[in-house]
Amino acid sequence: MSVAERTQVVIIGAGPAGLLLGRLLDLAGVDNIVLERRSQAYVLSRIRAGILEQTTVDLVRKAKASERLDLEGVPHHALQLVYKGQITSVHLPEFTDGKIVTAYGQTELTKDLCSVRDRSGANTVYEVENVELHDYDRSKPYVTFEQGGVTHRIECELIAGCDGYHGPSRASVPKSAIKTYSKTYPFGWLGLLSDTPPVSDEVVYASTPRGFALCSMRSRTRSRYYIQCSLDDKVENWSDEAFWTELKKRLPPVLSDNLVTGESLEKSIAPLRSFVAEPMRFGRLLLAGDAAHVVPPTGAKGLNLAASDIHYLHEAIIVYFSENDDLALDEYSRKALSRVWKSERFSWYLTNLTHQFSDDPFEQKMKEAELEYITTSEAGRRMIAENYVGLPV
Ligand code: RFL
Ligand code: PHB
Repeated sequence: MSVAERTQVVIIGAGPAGLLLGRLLDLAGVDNIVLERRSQAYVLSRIRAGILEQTTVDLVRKAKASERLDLEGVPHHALQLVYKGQITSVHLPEFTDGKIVTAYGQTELTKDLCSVRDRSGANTVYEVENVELHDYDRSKPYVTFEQGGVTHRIECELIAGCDGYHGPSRASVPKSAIKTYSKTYPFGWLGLLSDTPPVSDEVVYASTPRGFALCSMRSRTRSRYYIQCSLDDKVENWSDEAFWTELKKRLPPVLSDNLVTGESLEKSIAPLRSFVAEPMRFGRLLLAGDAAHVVPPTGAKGLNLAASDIHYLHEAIIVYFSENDDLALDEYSRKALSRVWKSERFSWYLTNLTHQFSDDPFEQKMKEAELEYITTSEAGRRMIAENYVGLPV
């Protein structure tokens, strides 16, 4: 496909944020080009998040990309907290006016978004190198990049930086114009995907003296499990058998006795991090998704926050073009950050609450008291439920 020299919005990154934004802008008649560093095959094979909030599902429906999600997504009406071997079920609709979450893999969502984009003939350029952003503090920004040894330049009115935590968009902002906040956690998650039936109908978050464990799913026949591991652990140190043995030790008998094990389709270790960059607008550059913020995966918020950013951003961009309203872009940053910080808080809270990492006996007692409180108090369960289904946009 030839690369146009001009468009209204250049979107950097074909992750969920970039693909969702591109699609919503297409449907609103706003011309855009997506630039992606990886091949399409690579983008479609990445295994990441799995739980979608209702607002994310609604946005995918608005993007007319929900056909498979509506058929194959697995509704979850509760989440289960395991503490001292006891399972507390937090029933989501009871505390949230009927809201639920849906299990549907980020990999599948990306496939659906790529497929509607390809079918509509929208322009996505894969395997680009040396992407550089220019003059977004002026009225005529442009983006340069290389592909197959040829340098290209695209002039545009806005640039959407949807290029993840390591991408060039946020990195191009002068240090004096941006404030960042970050926290790293002294442990990681070892994840395993397998074609085995999930051990539970709902997501299980287990806090145990051996460390945290999580049971999730991609479908009724595909499971996703995680165990807390040390940061210097290596995937090669974990045979499938060692993983299953450790996971069973972290689950109560009612679950471990029913756990169906099998060969892993994928195993990987991810570090955990909290990160926010403020603001999310720099002139004609708008950051969205992991480019602007990262959460530890404990609350299942990373992908959902990327989607809620795009909820605000596509509306702001449409107003910007249709009403020539520059303030809409400032409002984007303000609205998105207000929701981001609340999701950061919940992800940090749930991570601290459920993982083993401090030797401080007082901290440990505080965690135990908090776990006992939320598992026995209706107000505690309500707080978990409200945040888990996603705060309003
Ligand atoms: P993404 O998905 O990282 O997409 C960014 C895209 O930008 C591209 N890119 C570039 N393109 C052009 N030029 C460059 N120089 C570029 N540099 C990068 C990248 O190739 C990529 O295609 O960000 P986005 O769209 O904001 O979406 C965010 C979500 O992907 C992310 O929040 C979640 O997946 C986080 N996350 C998880 N979240 C959960 O809620 N539950 C999970 O279980 C979960 N597991 C994970 C995760 C993130 C992981 N990462 C980032 C390594 C597991 C992993 C391993
Ligand atoms: C997942 O299914 O991968 C998943 C579910 C819940 C989380 C994190 C990851 O909190």
